[in-house]
Amino acid sequence: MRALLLVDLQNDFMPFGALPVAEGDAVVPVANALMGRFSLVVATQDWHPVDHGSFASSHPGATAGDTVDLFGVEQVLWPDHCVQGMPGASFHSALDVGGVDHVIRKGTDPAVDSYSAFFDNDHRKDTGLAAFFEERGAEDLVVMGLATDYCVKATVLDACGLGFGVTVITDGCRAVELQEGDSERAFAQMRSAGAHTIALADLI
Ligand code: VGL
Ligand code: ZN
Repeated sequence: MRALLLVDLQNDFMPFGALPVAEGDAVVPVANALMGRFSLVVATQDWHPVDHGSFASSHPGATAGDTVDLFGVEQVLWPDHCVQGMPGASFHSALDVGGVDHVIRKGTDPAVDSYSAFFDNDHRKDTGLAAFFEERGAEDLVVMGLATDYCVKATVLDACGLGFGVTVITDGCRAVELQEGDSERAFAQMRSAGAHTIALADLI
């Protein structure tokens, strides 16, 4: 069985949000178009406490874009974003949330970030998503969302490592692109790990 995995389609990653992804809102209609074609749809939410270690504001003297060592894991610092229960953490209002069967909230531990929907960035804590898919008999995943070069990439690399068949919808993703080319490099890494990358029009 094939499941759809929607990554972080939240207000703060939209062009009007706290950690804006250019054209991030353009992927919401792609998600809505895909949902009806899957019997299982999972959506992730970046879900940080106010004092999260990935926030530049948690590190005196630091600014967003700096890199720090966060308890042994390299961490890019971000503006405060996706704070638990705040409007920025909500799904984009145009997302058809009625079509979502299960929500995974990640990044809740202030001491470690979680780009991937499966594991924290130190690969120690499991979100339970792999077991959830296994229980439901989902062996193949179609993945899209925000941002290509962070949470989508980490999710796809973990899914490949866990043995899922993975297809990434390229036009269903947009990147932060701290460095020009990060988006293309992320897609290349996903393909090297075994993921297929295709446009929405080629899936349908
Ligand atoms: C993300 C940076 C920080 C993402 C989340 O969803 O890609 N990026 N937190
Ligand atoms: Zn985050």
